[in-house]
Amino acid sequence: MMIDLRSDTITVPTPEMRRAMSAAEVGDDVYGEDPTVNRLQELAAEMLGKEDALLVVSGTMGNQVSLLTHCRPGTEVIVEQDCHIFYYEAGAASALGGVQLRALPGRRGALTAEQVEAAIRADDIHQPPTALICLENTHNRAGGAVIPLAAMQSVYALAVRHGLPLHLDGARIFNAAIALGVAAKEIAACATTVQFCLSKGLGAPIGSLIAGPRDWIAAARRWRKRLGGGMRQAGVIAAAGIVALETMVDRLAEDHANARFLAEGLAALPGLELDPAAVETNIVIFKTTALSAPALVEALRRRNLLCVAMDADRVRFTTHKDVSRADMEKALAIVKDALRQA
Ligand code: TLP
Repeated sequence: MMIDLRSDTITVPTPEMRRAMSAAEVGDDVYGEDPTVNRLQELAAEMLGKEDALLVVSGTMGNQVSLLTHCRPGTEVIVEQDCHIFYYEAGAASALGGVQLRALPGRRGALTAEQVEAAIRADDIHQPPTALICLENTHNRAGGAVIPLAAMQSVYALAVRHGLPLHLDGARIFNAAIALGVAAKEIAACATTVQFCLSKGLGAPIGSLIAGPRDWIAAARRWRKRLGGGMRQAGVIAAAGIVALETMVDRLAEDHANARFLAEGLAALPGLELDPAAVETNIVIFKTTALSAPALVEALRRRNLLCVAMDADRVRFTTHKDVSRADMEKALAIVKDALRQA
């Protein structure tokens, strides 16, 4: 049996999700007539404390619809240099939006208000006007790091002071909420708009939501349509999303505990470097010194353990609902064996 720690995106829908999907009441969502989609959107808006929400195909679409709705071509968006929008969205901001990304180095994924303020453009015809600030919480490439509420609040206060919107890539906002011991809406309160994923740790098969002010969501709906993301009887997808939001949030704590367990085991192995105390959620990123990251990933794959290389010397393990504590123990034994033979 394969142990698949490549991502929490690989989780499959639960039996309860399958039942809800097959029983879902549906309609044409492009007409706004799918009752299950509407119910999901209301639930998401309520959980994030926003006026309205919109179901989109993926996290990438959610972020890009958000950028397109906030920004005009030729404007600039301030992002952290290792964020998903900059690193993993295939250049969409420039390809689709004509938007320039200004990437700043973060500390464990976080930007300070001072740093962001210094990057906001002056009113000068030579410069691209700053249109948006983005944050990511939890931060994927920073190893699932949680940006503390105070840090989010200070950047948001700065954004408000400058009359700029703040978009949060909250693909894993519920992981952040569980780790911080707060409701997701407390994190979302530090952003104008939020994107979060149903199809990661929450286990739904497809879908993300964007949430924000009602008139902004109305404009985002047009961008979603332009991108071909207007789905028809999407209630079959939304039904699983409702189950995800109602039943799968609290159990994320289990994924975090498994990640910490894994991190402690890995830190004890020669040839690997990581600080287990830095593992706050469901992502474990470590440095491999004995062999390259791609070589280690391949050695593990041959032993039925799947993971991903982040760089030449960094590997990512991601825990999720479809792996158990026993799988963590097996995974550690496999890594030990691979390192011993290397
Ligand atoms: N992340 C995926 C890959 O794309 C890297 C993963 O396996 O972690 N924001 C963040 C912070 C993400 O981690 C991801 C997915 C997305 C957005 C995009 O979501 P999807 O895959 O639904 O487009």
